[in-house]
Order: sequence, then C-alpha cells, then structure tokens
Amino acid sequence: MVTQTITASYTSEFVADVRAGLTHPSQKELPSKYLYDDVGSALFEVISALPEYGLTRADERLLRRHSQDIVARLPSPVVVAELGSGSGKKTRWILEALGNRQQTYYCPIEISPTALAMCQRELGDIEAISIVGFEREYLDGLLEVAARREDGEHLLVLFLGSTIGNFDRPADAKFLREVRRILRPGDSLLLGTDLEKPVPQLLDAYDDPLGVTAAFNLNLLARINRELHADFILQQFEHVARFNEESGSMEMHLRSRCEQTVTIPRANLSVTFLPDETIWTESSHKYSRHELLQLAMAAGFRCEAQWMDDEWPFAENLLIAA
Ligand code: AVI
Repeated sequence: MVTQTITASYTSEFVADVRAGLTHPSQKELPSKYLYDDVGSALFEVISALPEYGLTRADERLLRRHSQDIVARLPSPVVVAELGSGSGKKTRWILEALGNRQQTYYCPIEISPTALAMCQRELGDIEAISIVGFEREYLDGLLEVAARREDGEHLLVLFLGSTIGNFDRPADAKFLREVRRILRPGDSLLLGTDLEKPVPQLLDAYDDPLGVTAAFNLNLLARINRELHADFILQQFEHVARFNEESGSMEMHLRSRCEQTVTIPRANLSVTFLPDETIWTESSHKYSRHELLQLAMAAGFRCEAQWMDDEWPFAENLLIAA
C-alpha cells in the first residue's frame, strides 16, 4: 500500500464566490461545494444513514452487487481516478475487484483534506491497491492524473453518489464534455445518478424530521462565520427544501426569517436580507433514463451498461469514451 497527498489552498476562491453569490442581483446563491467543510462532510455522512435518504445506500448496493461485472467490462490495466471520493466506503467493492486482477493505482480527488485522509484510512488496507490522493478541484485533479499515466494504461473515472446532479443544467453536460476531453477513446466513466421519484419521497429525503439536512445546510452560514468572520445569526435563517418542477430538481435554500444585515469582514461585504428572501445553496437533479443516455452521448460517451436499484430509483452507468 502506498499513500501520498498532493495539497492546495482555496480561501481566496471562497471569498470571491461568497461575494459574487451574495451580491447576485436577483436570487442570492452560494455554490454547493462549500457545504463540505469538516462539519458539513460529517453531517453528510449522517444524512447518508437516514432512513428517509436512500440515495447513498442504493449507490452502495449497486456497487456491492455488480462490481465484478463492472470490472469485467474494463480494459486492463486501469488507473482509477475518483472525483469527490468522500469517505471512500462504497469504492471498496470496485477496488477489491480490480485488486484481484492486478496491481492498481487509485487516485481520489477531493477538496476536503479531512475526507481525503478518511478515504486513505478506509481503503488503505486493500491488497494490490496504491493510493495517491489529490487535494484538488475535480478537473484539475483529473488532468494531473491523466498526465501521470503511463502509455498503455486506461483511465477509469468514478463519479459516484449522483454528485453530477448537484451541477445546474446545463453545467452537468458541460462538465461531462470536459471530463471526456481529458480522456482517451476507450477510457471509462462510471457515473452514479439519482433517478426521478415521487415528490413527497424527495421532500422527506431533503427535509428529514431529525433536522440533519437542515443542519447540513445551515452549516454553510456557520462556515462563513468561522472562516470569513461573518456575523450570520443562524436562528434567523431556516432550511427550505423544495422541488422545482420545471428543472426536475430538488433545491435547498436558506430563508431569512426577518429583515437583517450581515457583515462579512474577510469578504469586505455587508449584505441585507428581506424577510423570506432566500439563499439558494444546492440543486439536486433527478434524471430519467432517457435523459441520461442523451447526456452521455452528447458528451462523447457511449453507454456500455446500466444497473438500476430496485428499492430506491438510482442508476450506475458505465460510459465509454467514444
Ligand atoms: C452529494 N449529493 C449528491 C447530495 C444530494 O442528494 O444531492 C447532497 C445532499 N444534499 C442534501 N442531502 C444530501
């Protein structure tokens, strides 16, 4: 087992994104990637265990059941790059199947150093797997992994857990095209996607009765307080989950309970909120099977196989760079 981490710093980008998002002329917004600091990542792990939120369990079930089949469809040898590995728990099945075949490099790409360290701890015991972690944004990390591979090595990119659904439409299509541009023909992308399901089920999943998702969402304001010395009073904001029929996506917002002004010294910013005004913090798109195939094709992939969960509508899609 080899473990190594390549690090980076994001504070100035965070400041710029907070400024741009909170001074947006119509809908205030904050990029959902900032939900995942140490506290947010830990809260997301708890969300994944909630009975109302079946997404992560569906993803894990599919990988557990079909890893052998997935790996059997891949060329050899492969280098694995995972975009946003999280704790890495569900990747174990794929890595074990690959490790049984031959010595394999696994490169998790993560902006959270804590998640990266957890992933290295979680997966470091798998035989024949060498881990090199990249503390990078997804595409920057993928470019580096692609540049380091040897001639004759194929890339397998893992983008699991339906993180693709957290991109706005059409940013998801653009992102897949950018991933494709980094790959060579014959390389693969295993894409996990949450599928359409009844709206009441989605509302329960994104506004759970224990309030864990609410804490996950509110932590974004707490993070801005911690890191940018802002004075958000968390009790004066509430978590809102709603389904946007037009886009087919669940949305999370933070609604101001009153008129208030917040100062963010490190961003040199003061922002006024009207009563009921919201900050849009996340979209989570729910795909149809047809939409997925179109998305993959338009980005320059062909769909080699699709596995669907029978308890929680979710699909694992094995896409090959055409
Ligand atoms: C990480 N991502 C796929 C989750 C989702 O369902 O969109 C994040 C999440 N947001 C609220 N609950 C979970």
